[in-house]
Order: sequence, then C-alpha cells, then structure tokens
Amino acid sequence: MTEEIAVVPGDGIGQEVTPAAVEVLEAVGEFEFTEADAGDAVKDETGEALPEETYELAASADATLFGAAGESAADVILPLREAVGSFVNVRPARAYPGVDALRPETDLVFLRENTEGVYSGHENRLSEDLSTLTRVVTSSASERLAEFACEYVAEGDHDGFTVAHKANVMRETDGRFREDVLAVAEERGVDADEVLMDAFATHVCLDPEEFGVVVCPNLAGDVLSDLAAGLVGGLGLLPSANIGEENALFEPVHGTAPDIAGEGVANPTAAILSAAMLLDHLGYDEESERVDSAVTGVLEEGPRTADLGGEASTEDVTSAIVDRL
Ligand code: GGG
Repeated sequence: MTEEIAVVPGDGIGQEVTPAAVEVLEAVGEFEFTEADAGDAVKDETGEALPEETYELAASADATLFGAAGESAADVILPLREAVGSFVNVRPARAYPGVDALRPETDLVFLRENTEGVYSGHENRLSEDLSTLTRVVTSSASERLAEFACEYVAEGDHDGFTVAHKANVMRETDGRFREDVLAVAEERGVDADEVLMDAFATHVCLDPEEFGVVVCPNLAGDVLSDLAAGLVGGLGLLPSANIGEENALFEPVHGTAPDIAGEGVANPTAAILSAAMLLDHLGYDEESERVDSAVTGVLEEGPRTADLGGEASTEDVTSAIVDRL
C-alpha cells in the first residue's frame, strides 16, 4: 500500500525547503503526497491559520512533512503536533565533516517534551499591567517522555541520558518532571544523570562531548536545541521528528527566515534530513540511510548555501543531493 504523506509547507522558507524534501522523497520511494495550507498567509486570506482540513489530513496521513511557522506558530505547529498525537520532539544536533562548526565534536539528541510546560497555551492578560502564564507539568507526560528516552537509549548507541531542568527554582513543576523522568530511568535500569539547564547551556558550549541524549521540558528543548544549532553550523542543519503513538510529523527546527524567504537561497538540509527521519520512522531504513549519506556527502563537498559560506541556491543543493541517491 502506498503511504500517504501530508505536506504542509507553512510560511516563509517553508515554501522553499519543503518541496526540496518532497523531491528527495520522490527520488527514493513511491509515496502519495497531499499538500495543505497552514500559517500566516492562509490566516490573512481566511482568518484561520490552521484550516480544519489540514488538521484532519495530518491526523489521518501516515506521516506529515511540515515546513515552518511564523507569527501564527502557536495556532499552527502546536495543534499539528496534537493532531498527530506527538508527545516527544526528537531534535538531533550533530556536526558534519566539511561544515565550519564552532564545536565539531558535537553529537547531541534533544528529546523535548511536546505537549505541555509553558507551551500549553494557558496565557492571560489580566490587566493593563499584568499578564500570566500557567505552566502545566503532569507525571503522565513526563513518564511517557522518559519511557521513550529509555527505549531510544536502548535502541541506539547511547550510554544513557541527561535530564536538563530547573528544579532548584521551579520546584513543583520541574521538580515533578525531574523526579518522574529519573524514576522511570531507574526502574528501567537506564543510566540517567541530571543538570540544571542554565549550567547545561554553558557546559554544552565549552565541552559538548560531555553530553549525548538530553531530555528536556518543552521550552528548554526548543531553546537549547537552537543553541546547539549554533555549535554545529546553524539552524539550516537541524531536523526534527514529532513522534506520537501511531502518527508523526517531521519538520526542520528552523522557522520561516523572513530575511531570505522568497529568494531561493534557503538551506534545504534540515528539511531533507527531516525527510530522512520520516523514512526511518515509516520503516524505510535503507532509503533513510541513503538520504543521510547523500546529505553528508554534499555538506562535505558542496555545493553550499550562503549560511554555510557558499553561493548555491536551494535547488542547486537539492539537485546535488538527489544526484547522489
Ligand atoms: N519548523 C519549525 C518552526 O516552524 N519553528 C518556529 C517556531 O516558533 N517553533 C516553535 C516550536 O518548535 O515549538
């Protein structure tokens, strides 16, 4: 049976890098692609950033490829993650040969809680002077993330994981997160250590080899993975997978990059590596490895987009990757 892949480019460079990822998927397999709108542009036209049919498509497709969300991120990417029942956002950040990285020894994977924390949407403007946000942390979500982390560590070549938190200040919410994650690791016999997330931000810059798999609350995972992008050569390189029990959505970590949107010069690597994660998730292991190795080859030998010091266009890089498949 041909798998149906929902394609939601979103805004800005999402419109340029998502077709690049589709081109790569078409080169390695037979899939049925169904495209749908979401984001600022559709909101301007219809008043709705995430049309119901896009939500339903993501919920029913075998997998979804998403591009980027801009101003309407909260109304687009959070509900889309919900549509696929995602509870973890997997964000690998590794340095590639040939890429000028601040820290070439970096090889990290962030496992970010994907349903709650400060992204649960409970914000209120209570007066002219006062706005509030309710942070939600449940044991069920923390334990589910920890179970995933234990399986991820067992299946991969990892010694254990580090849980990054700020439980010395947010004693109740991060305290619960920390306690639940460490308890599951102990129960499962998986090595887990812990670090305060602010200290992590320093230590990962000074000595990234100290860390491997990093389990984080939602916002911390968003911020710290972007920080790690800075260590490996930029946001154009980081893919991600939003994994649920039965469904999943794949997207580059970067946003819409309005400064270069529409110029055809965005780096498609993160979107194409997200497609490699999609292939792996659907069981196309060999195809996923082929894409990964084609991307690695192009990063090493070029062509390169401007963010990596080159002059190539999105299409030049995509064609070079497809040629290597
Ligand atoms: N493709 C990722 C994207 O659109 N990022 C924009 C953004 O604000 N994301 C928030 C998040 O990942 O939670």
